Amino acid sequence: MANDILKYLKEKKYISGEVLARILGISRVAVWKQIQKLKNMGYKITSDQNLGYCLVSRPDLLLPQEIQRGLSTEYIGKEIDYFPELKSTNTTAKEKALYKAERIDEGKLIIAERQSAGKGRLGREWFSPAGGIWLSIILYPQLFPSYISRITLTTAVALVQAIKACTQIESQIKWPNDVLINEKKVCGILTEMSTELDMINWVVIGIGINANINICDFPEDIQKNSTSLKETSGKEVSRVKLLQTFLKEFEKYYEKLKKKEFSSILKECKFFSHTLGKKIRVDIGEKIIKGEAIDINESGALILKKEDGESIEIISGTILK
Ligand code: BT5
Repeated sequence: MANDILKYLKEKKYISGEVLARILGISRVAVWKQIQKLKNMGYKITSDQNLGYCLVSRPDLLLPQEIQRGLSTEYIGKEIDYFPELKSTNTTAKEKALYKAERIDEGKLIIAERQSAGKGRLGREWFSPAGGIWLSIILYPQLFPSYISRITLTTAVALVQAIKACTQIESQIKWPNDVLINEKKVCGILTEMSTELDMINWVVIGIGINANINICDFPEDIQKNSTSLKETSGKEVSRVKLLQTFLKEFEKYYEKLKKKEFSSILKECKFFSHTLGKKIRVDIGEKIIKGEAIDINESGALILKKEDGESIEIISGTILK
């Protein structure tokens, strides 16, 4: 009901409680109660005895009704679970994916304003204060489990495109899951999935975007390698707009991926790559390999030309500084 009232409350124009009550078929007291609810969520609403209610401003929160207002996707983000704080949106999304493995939640989002135990890969921590965008997307693609790297890279391409469209900032993809601006990490992606031998049961893509964050508030050890959109552009970005743009881009690329049309996504991924052409060291778990990043192949794997001239395929790893 609060959402219905929001639809009629036009910014800086008054509408009376009586009219709202009539349109919605509820009492004026019920209207008043819903207005209080909206105020508690952070909407600034004034009331004038003669003119009625007026929406002065919307809260800077990633509330479902704010994201869905003007969201032009078919199914990504049509359902959103929103939390002021969670341990990790991926953990919550995985619980939901497990519970509802009927594939009806395709494109459902879990969003939190803050995470108290945000996760990176391999048990690493992801710092997630207020001002960022921390979300997970639940998907049930009919793809092979080997698509995991392609899913992550597809997400990275959508992020780069959305950042460019909303802020004009050029960013780059550091294989396999980072988005960088001027060598510093601005987004991280954590793709988790449950699989059977040759099929994916569900995928949860966790996306962290340092949007309106002051990097000086980060723990000291990650400050020098991190940045935020606010820091880069010198002004706050509209998180709602950025998220809407990303969701639209993501859906477009995900549709291609589902049709097994990764080649065109790969082309963009290579174009935006921060990794290709560089001499790097990659930690692949059991050892560190040195070489030149010469390609990313059709499976999303990194091709590294070692110092002895041999080229090897790396499916997952972390590029070291
Ligand atoms: C990642 O891991 O980059 C994946 C991050 C995914 C975060 C999202 S937020 C929503 C969803 N829910 C979650 O719980 N997670 C996902 P990795 O490549 O392992 O990088 C982790 C490393 O990045 C850490 O060890 C730090 O060095 C650094 N780091 C931590 N927080 C950061 C931040 N906010 N910005 C930049 N770097 C950060």
